[in-house]
Amino acid sequence: MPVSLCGSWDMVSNVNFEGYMIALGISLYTRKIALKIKHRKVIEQVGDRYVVKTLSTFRNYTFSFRVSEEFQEFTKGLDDRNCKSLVAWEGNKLVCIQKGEKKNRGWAHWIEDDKLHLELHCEDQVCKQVFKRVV
Ligand code: ECB
Repeated sequence: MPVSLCGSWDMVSNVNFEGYMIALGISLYTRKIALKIKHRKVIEQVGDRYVVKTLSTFRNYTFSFRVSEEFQEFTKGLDDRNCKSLVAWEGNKLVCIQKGEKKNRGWAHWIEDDKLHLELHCEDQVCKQVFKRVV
């Protein structure tokens, strides 16, 4: 079993979030605000269901899923799109594919050096975020 991603995590770095947001068509106004804020990731597991919350002073985004079970995701408050999403373990990485209007969209979470890593990708853009455990 891979190491647990569960817990609360605070953002320490966020590389190319701008490029990722541009790929998603987020307006300049929203991007300017979004770039200034730090995210907190709260990951919970109840049975075989995960709940992932992305929290900030600006907007919050929560979604839940079962591993290896495709579901309808609506990215409310983000780019407000519908995706058919599938989350599965690939080795020690929890990988999500978000099929929809945007090509090559998805993300991966993993633990490395006691940090939570997140790679978000859309079209040709990759955003890399790192979070430290909240103590
Ligand atoms: C919820 C915090 C959002 C802060 C930015 C707010 C507005 C910007 C609008 C759109 C930007 C597009 C995506 C937001 C990027 C990151 C938020 C979480 C992305 C995500 O899907 O995380 C996954 C993996 O942890 C779980 O949903």
